[in-house]
Amino acid sequence: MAKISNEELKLAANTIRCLAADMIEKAKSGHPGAPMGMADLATSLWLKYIDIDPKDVKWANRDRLVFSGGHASALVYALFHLAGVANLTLDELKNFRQYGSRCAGHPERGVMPGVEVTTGPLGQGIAMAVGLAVAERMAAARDNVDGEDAVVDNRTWCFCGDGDLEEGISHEACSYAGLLKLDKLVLIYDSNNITIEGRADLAMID
Ligand SMILES: Cc1ncc(C[n+]2csc(CCOP(=O)(O)OP(=O)(O)O)c2C)c(N)n1
Ligand SMILES: [Mg+2]
Repeated sequence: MAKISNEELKLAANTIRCLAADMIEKAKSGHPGAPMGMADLATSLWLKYIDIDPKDVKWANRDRLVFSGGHASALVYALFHLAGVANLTLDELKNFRQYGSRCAGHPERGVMPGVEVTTGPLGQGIAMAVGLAVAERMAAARDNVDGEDAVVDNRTWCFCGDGDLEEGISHEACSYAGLLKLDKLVLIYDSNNITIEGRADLAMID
């Protein structure tokens, strides 16, 4: 675990909040709620727990991180910019949500290095995270040798929100994850009780 003070974490999180707010303000489009609410959590996880190398985002045994709520993409790009992923520049952040930008409206695999899966349709990121966790289990069974250091032993992390849990696919996927006892899958639910349409508890109380 990296040594980093609470003050440094707070500074990084507040920087992410300001960057995300400015990106959304400039694009006149996007969702500020999740980047504001999840900045502390995302910063702590990224800097202290998630095993990722910003300079080598394709390292095979990296932890996988899925942002199921793709509408919160400003958080992803601000985080990547601060961490130095793929030299994502401030000018690119200013081009958020513009045609051809790596900072697309929703995170896109193949467009922005470090984005593991394309997300946007709510719920599906959770299902893809379960798929990644299954893939890790299968690769570990195939490639790890008893008595030797594991070649494959990464975790899968997934951020989700109310909207993801409102979609049935998330429950199917979580049921399957339970069946397989995927204990290296971490699902973090931003239970802020707000969606585009209003309070989440109008529709569900998970
Ligand atoms: C399947 C699907 N339906 C509708 C949408 C449109 N949509 C984008 S964000 C959102 C609300 C998301 O609420 P929540 O997950 O709680 O995120 P928060 O507002 O807390 O950031 C909706 C309905 C979508 N992206 N996917
Ligand atoms: Mg919400």
